[in-house]
Amino acid sequence: MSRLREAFDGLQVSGGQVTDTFARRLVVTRNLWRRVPEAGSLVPLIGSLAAQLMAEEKVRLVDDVMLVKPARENGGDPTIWHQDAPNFPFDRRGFLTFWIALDDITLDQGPLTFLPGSHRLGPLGAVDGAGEEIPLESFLTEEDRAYVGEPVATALNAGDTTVHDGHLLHSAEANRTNRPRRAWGVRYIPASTLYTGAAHRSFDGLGLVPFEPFEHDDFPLMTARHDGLLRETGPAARQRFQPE
Ligand SMILES: O=C(O)CCC(=O)C(=O)O
Repeated sequence: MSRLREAFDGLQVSGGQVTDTFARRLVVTRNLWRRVPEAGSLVPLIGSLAAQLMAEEKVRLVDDVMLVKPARENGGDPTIWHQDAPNFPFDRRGFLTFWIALDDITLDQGPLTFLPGSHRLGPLGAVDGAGEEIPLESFLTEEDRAYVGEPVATALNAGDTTVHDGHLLHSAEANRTNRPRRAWGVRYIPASTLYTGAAHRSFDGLGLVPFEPFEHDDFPLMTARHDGLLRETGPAARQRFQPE
């Protein structure tokens, strides 16, 4: 974990990557696995866990992001309640995010807060991550409210990982400390998922074809066996795991 953290630290100062800022809430740096060897070597292992959790033979890596909630003096505002799936161009369910703490994350730094059971409610609407905060109640009918649990957040040690379904409602409280809160978010979809063509920063302009799979070197397939893809498709696939 310290090697990964140091590699990400180096990346932040060297620049050249795609970074977006969501209001004073989050600084998001995308597509790390091909630039950072420590990250590139981990994505097949995490992919094998994703495949096992999804009970899928093959999954596809579709997004990996460093998620920094700035220290209080630089914003550190809460991440608003949202589901991930409605904002992504995926035609079906099954999408998972591994959220890996890069440092120890205390409760006053704003780890993720989840609404248990909410993934079973299906899509509840897309939100603008840099937009106004939306009260949790406005996503839910009274019936839904009785069905889901109470919001839950946990402090994490560096390397601890939470996994959330694309339809699980989640948010994060403000970072009330003077230390940035840093996590690595790695996202996978079932291999059968098709691209819808809906606009999204991570997929626009890559030549993806609507109603086709995500065929692109940025989005490799992986199997439930850690080295399954490499054995299955040989040197060409092995090449795809070599970071730039
Ligand atoms: O890190 C955060 O505060 C939000 C991240 C998030 O919503 C996600 O990874 O799906």
